[in-house]
Amino acid sequence: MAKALIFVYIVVAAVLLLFLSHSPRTFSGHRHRRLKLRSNYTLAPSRHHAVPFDPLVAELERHREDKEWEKQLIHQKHPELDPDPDSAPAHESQPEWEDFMDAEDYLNDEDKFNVTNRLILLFPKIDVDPADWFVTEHELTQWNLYQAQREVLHRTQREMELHDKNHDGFVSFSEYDPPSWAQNADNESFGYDIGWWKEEHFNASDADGDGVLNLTEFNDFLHPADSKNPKLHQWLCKEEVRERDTDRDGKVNFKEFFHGLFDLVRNYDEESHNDSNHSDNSMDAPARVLFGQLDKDGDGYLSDAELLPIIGKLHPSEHYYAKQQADYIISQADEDKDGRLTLTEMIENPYVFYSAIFNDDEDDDGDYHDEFR
Ligand SMILES: *[C@@H]1O[C@H](CO)[C@@H](O)[C@H](O)[C@H]1NC(C)=O
Ligand SMILES: *[C@@H]1O[C@H](CO)[C@@H](O)[C@H](O)[C@H]1NC(C)=O
Ligand SMILES: *[C@@H]1O[C@H](CO)[C@@H](O)[C@H](O)[C@H]1NC(C)=O
Ligand SMILES: *[C@@H]1O[C@H](CO)[C@@H](O)[C@H](O)[C@H]1NC(C)=O
Ligand SMILES: *[C@@H]1O[C@H](CO)[C@@H](O)[C@H](O)[C@H]1NC(C)=O
Ligand SMILES: *[C@@H]1O[C@H](CO)[C@@H](O)[C@H](O)[C@H]1NC(C)=O
Ligand SMILES: [Ca+2]
Ligand SMILES: [Ca+2]
Repeated sequence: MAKALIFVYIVVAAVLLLFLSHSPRTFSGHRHRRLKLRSNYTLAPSRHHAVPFDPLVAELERHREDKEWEKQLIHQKHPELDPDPDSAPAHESQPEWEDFMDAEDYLNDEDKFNVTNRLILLFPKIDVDPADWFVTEHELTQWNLYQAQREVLHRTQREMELHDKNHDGFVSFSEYDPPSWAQNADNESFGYDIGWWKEEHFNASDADGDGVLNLTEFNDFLHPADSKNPKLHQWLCKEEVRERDTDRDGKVNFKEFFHGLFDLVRNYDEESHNDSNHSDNSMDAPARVLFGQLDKDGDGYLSDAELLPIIGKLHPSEHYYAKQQADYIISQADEDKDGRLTLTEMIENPYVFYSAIFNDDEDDDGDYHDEFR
């Protein structure tokens, strides 16, 4: 009996100790929140996801997505292998879920994943331009961008496996079928028409003109706005004209510009325009100014070439999101409001890095009509 009592005391003491050592002291008053992995993954394009700040978290998510991807691939190619919902016991799908929970438990096990130590480790990798013990908006944007590009390339690699049917490392036009979600979808869904899949787009992506797309070119094909290939930018401009040209004369007149494009540009430049006045008649002055600047030959219409200067704003790039995310992080963690982060500021605001950015429902503003994912 006494032994049992002593045992209980020891357990209680141990639990207390554990509780104290995990108390929020290290986070200067921030309540401990459970870190989350992204739990949702679809093959169809969706709104832009924030990429995890920490490459280790990104790796866990990638691993999980790869499994989901394989499962959906098997489902697509061999639906007959799907477990029969009536006969299959519920625990058939259990391992996947368990795996996910393991990963999330890992993140929330402070002995294994200590956010303070992670931030100490990552700080010098971010603070590089220059390494001065301050992380600036620029450094954080570059960091986010790099994480995002890795993520995008990884997805492209998976897509490539799907399309490169003869496994020679290249995708030819004949190998390329639109993915099933595009075939099944109606022509106008996701905001772009089926011209997306046409040969012109393929050819524009083929930077060296050898008739096939390697991984880089295929990545550009899937993410034209992030590409450095000028042929793709020109192609995007042509697509933009096709999409906006409601009277089908091949050019964008002021009305088409004002009712389609101008708001996109304005939303993109929200800082400079957010106090402007919405009214079609009186407030088209800024639109007229921009239209006039773009209409280089002064014929009263915008050609595809004349859209080139704003095409980046019509198709927000990874850089745009990376900067948006950096601005958000700095606004949340910059305690002395000097516009940059010290390691201390980061350690004291860990959840800005380790939870807000994983929220699927994190509200990206704007309507990214062409975001292809
Ligand atoms: C996944 O996303 C879909 C819609 O995109 C939503 O209906 C569903 O609830 C989400 N599932 C989880 C587990 O978040
Ligand atoms: C995380 O590591 C830091 C620094 O090594 C340490 O002070 C802190 O107690 C650790 N936090 C937890 C919850 O283990
Ligand atoms: C999509 O457009 C093509 C012609 O461009 C047409 O044949 C097809 O029926 C359309 N599909 C849907 C679902 O609207
Ligand atoms: C694409 O390029 C191929 C040659 O590589 C050419 O035969 C084809 O006509 C081009 N298609 C378009 C739509 O430009
Ligand atoms: C693909 O080809 C381009 C030239 O079009 C080249 O710059 C790039 O390095 C190649 N990428 C790979 C992964 O081989
Ligand atoms: C918006 O426009 C109206 C009339 O055009 C004007 O009275 C009002 O002051 C404007 N508001 C702002 C915020 O500029
Ligand atoms: Ca720096
Ligand atoms: Ca090529």
